[in-house]
Amino acid sequence: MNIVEIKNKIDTQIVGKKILFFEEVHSTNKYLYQLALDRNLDDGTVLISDSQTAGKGRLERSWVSPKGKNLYISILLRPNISPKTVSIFTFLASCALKETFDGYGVGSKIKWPNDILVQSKKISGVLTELKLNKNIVDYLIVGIGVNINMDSDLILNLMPDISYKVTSLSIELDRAVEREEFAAELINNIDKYYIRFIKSGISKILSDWTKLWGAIGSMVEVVDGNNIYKGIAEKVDENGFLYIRKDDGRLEKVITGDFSF
Ligand code: BT5
Repeated sequence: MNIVEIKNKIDTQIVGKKILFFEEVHSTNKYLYQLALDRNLDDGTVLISDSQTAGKGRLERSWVSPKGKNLYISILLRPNISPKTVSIFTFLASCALKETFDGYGVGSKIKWPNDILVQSKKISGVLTELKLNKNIVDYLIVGIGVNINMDSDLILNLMPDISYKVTSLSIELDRAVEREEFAAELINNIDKYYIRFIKSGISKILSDWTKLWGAIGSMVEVVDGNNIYKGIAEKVDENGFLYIRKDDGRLEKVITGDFSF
């Protein structure tokens, strides 16, 4: 990965003014979180690694992160928000991701709450973590994994159980993709949405995300363990919770789960 090339291709106001690069870390989220404890990193600092030995998903799940193939990126942000509304930053990243994929001509779909799918297969996931200081958000780490150049054999090898529902940009485009170009475009888009957030607040990000998501008014289903929620998606609120209108007319709040529509 050539970081100078990424720097040359970005044109941003806040995100990516400083980019830290490592050949290998345990997790870009964890490492950036720790670095920010020790030194005062600026809003918008980016950390990229060529591989992760312990890439993280939500709820201690793991993110498969082979070397030299994909993008593993974390962004430190210092927004002035309540801890309850951090999910908005997962949405912000999803908007930027969708725009970046659309720029490559692959039709991507946002899957609530934190995935991006292409052809119904997972190509990217977002993990937002926060550091609190006396109940105030000190900083957020928005971590993004994007499958860029993994081929089907590698996916099958590394993720035999889920390979049928995983894809990469190179598989979808049937050509190798320059990771630096994707990373730069993504950073540009995150900066754009972050500035939009600073100017117009959470409601603007939520409305942008809701439009790009496209599931409001549709019949949806969320499976969370033994609970199955089914009905019409009515809204998503500032906490990232989904409200489903059930057949019997009741409105059900859903916090997380495996979503489909
Ligand atoms: C996510 O979690 O989708 C968030 C993933 C965030 C990863 C980035 S990489 C840079 C930064 N540093 C980190 O340490 N993490 C972030 P979740 O919704 O919990 O999905 C995790 C599940 O996705 C796993 O349990 C697998 O089923 C599946 N999975 C794992 N690796 C994958 C991959 N490379 N591509 C597609 N699916 C994968």
